Amino acid sequence: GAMGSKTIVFVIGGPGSGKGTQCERIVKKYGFTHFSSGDLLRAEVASGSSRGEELKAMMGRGDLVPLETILKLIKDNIASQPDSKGFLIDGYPREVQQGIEFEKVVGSCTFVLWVDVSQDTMVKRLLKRGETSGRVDDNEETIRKRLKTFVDSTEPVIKYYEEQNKVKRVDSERDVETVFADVEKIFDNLQ
Ligand code: UP5
Ligand code: MG
Repeated sequence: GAMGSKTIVFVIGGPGSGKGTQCERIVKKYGFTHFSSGDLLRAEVASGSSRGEELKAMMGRGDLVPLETILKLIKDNIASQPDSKGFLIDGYPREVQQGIEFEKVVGSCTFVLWVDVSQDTMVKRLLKRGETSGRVDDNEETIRKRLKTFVDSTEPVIKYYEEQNKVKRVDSERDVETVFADVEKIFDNLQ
């Protein structure tokens, strides 16, 4: 693909599993470029475009936005950082086809970082964050729908990459620093 040998990490995990939290620490220590698919979409919403209104409605329902929309945002952002040594693609792919399309047009994924946590913990973290986040999807009803979308559409992504031996799992049930210690072991071992 266009990326040659650059490291591309898909960071996958359920809603509130800690993807963004761990990516922030990876960036600080390893200097990767982090793109959160959800943040890119929220920026599009904040721009006030009419397309943004549609995206906001989909996110408020906990549905996935169309593949072309999110893939174009990620692809353009990657293209804007040609000197980066590697990319953390946080919250994408969310369905198998999104992974296949990405690898076709951008480049092959080096590995998948699976941020794994129980549904109970996800719900607790999101409800707590929802007290202050202002996110349209941090409410009990949408959280349930996001969990369902994760199980139905995104867990098959983990399975798809497990079949290629590309999945590295971290147990995100523990505190942030303990989880990051395991993440460090993974990133320290990248040649
Ligand atoms: N927290 C984190 N780690 C902790 C730990 N170890 N111990 C205790 N607390 C911990 O963390 C969530 C909260 O938990 C925070 O308060 C944090 O302090 C605490 P965070 O790091 O934010 O978790 P993250 O996994 O990033 O959760 P996020 O809510 O961002 O996950 P989602 O996957 O639900 O949200 P995203 O922004 O990726 O997507 C939102 C919506 O956009 C989707 O539902 C969908 O509608 C749409 N979307 C698409 O359609 N396609 C895409 O490709 C991307 C998004
Ligand atoms: Mg996030």
